[in-house]
Amino acid sequence: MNSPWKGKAKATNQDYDDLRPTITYRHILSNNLGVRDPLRVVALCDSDAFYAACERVRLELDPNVPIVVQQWESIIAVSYPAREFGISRMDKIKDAKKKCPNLLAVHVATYKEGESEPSYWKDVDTRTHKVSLDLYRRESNKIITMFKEALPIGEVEKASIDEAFIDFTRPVREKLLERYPYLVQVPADAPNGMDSPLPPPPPIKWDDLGTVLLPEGTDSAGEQSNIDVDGGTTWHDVALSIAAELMRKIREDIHSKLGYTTSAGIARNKFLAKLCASYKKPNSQTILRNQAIPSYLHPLPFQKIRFLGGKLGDALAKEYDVSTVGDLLTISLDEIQSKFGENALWIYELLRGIDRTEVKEKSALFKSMLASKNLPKPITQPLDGHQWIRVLAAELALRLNDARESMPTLWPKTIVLHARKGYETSRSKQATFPFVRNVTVDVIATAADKLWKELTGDSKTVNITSVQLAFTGLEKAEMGQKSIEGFFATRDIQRTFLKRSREEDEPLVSLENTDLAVPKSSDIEAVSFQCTRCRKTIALREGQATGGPSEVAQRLATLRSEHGDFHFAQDLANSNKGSVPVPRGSSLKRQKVEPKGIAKFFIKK
Ligand code: DCP
Ligand code: CA
Repeated sequence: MNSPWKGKAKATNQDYDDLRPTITYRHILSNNLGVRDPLRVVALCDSDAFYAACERVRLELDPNVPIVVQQWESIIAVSYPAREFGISRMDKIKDAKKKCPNLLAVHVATYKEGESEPSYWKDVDTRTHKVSLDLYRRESNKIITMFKEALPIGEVEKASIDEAFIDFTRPVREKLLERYPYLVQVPADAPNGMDSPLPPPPPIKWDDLGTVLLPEGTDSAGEQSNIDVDGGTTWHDVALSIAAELMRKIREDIHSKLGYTTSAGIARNKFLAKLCASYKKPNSQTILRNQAIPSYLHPLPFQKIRFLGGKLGDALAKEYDVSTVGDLLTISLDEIQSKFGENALWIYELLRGIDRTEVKEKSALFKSMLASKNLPKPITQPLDGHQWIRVLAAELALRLNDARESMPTLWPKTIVLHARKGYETSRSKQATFPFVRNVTVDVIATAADKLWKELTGDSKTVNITSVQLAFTGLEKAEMGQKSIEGFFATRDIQRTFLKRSREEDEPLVSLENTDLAVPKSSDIEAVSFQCTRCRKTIALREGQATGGPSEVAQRLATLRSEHGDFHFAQDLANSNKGSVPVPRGSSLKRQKVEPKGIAKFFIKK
């Protein structure tokens, strides 16, 4: 290929002309500059050897014990003491044990047929067990909660099971104004009022704040451990150092309260924070000052950078015959856009350490919850499906009930069962999920069993290699929020009133009309009641009004609650209008559009 960019010309300083922006009173006193804030500070905090640490904490082991987490025959997490023996995720268990005879290998918890809770069984077999990641999810939530509690005005975005981005910009600004109160007031003699530059920043003591990456030519190691040696301190550096203090404190608290060590990267945006978070692990943090961005980025092989690996990275490497970030800097924006489309501005900026993506908490409301199992031995008899359905139902029950601890009104609209036969595409069946108060394994398994029967039909034999069970349309019940919350909270009281014999799977009753759900004493012997909402008289059917007064009262109570369900369901459906799925064959259905420009590099085939 004959490309004019083949020669690896040097990048120029102009590529980074925003590294030392002038910071004015307007900047420091504004509260909503968003991603263009020149004092923006973002961190990425990642837990060290996370699954291994969760097991170590659960087992109350000494942190120096070499431990790995095993899933069947593979290793999925390696503690740092085990890494000292040269053990990595690539090793098989038996090879790892050869490297370290004292190695403790903990098999990840599994769901076992017939059990409603995951546990650590003696003999695990992929043919009869299913992996449970519930412990890690719960521990991960505890860590995220600590970030949020420590930083009520910072934004926290969970990035994976053991990583989160934290936007320190606002907490840092608060601290800056507190520590340097002379910044709060624009001096009377400031030449441009609010737009006057801030006075020179104070020197920074970087001691104990972590590893500070240095600009090129400052020191051979590229790290800085002491007082401002280069004299080029900016207010952004002060902001970074305050974020580093806050981050260090949170990491120490996580360690002392939960027992986990973490590593963090602190820089001016998400991309750079992530890039330097693993600079030194474990239990450490790295600070990337703006001035050090070029020397840190230039030598990196760009295909190692997330987003620039894969097909896009291959295409860039092929097109320009280059390998490092520095090499790519000589390519003009016009050129890159002509090859990769308008959106390639994003690559152009990323290579220069610019990333304008926000740190934003993803909706705490996950829309779906899925449990799946690839079957080492295919199901051939339709009846054998039930055992797996129960295992998947147990996982969904646990996860939904966990999620309901923080969102008591979380409700799945639909239950979906997928099954794949060999390499064929999967088939699925779905149904509205019943309104039951307690979502138990039985409730889920019963609903899923019906779907399984529909899916397998009259077939005498099947060949199913993978089953998935999912809740979709998970939403917080929005309407009559108070009454629904009240419903969940007053469960025991209601039970006493209704004296119903059905235990776990009572239908959901709306307390919006309290007298619908709670019989008045005068009603007890009646055989009908008038609904206060629809004004209809609802009566027991013939034959149901017979028996002792308490039996009749009980039937009437059931009828009331069923009628309450009807209104609840109707209200819920109305409150969710707008998010209803587009019916099959509808003209509203999305057209398949061929991706253009940069998007085609991110298509999963
Ligand atoms: N994980 C997994 N399979 C993989 C990669 C990771 O099951 N191929 C799980 C186990 C890890 C957890 O995800 O503990 C977090 O992944 P990380 O890549 O962050 O790795 P660790 O936290 O284990 O180690 P490190 O200290 O390097 O971050
Ligand atoms: Ca990790």
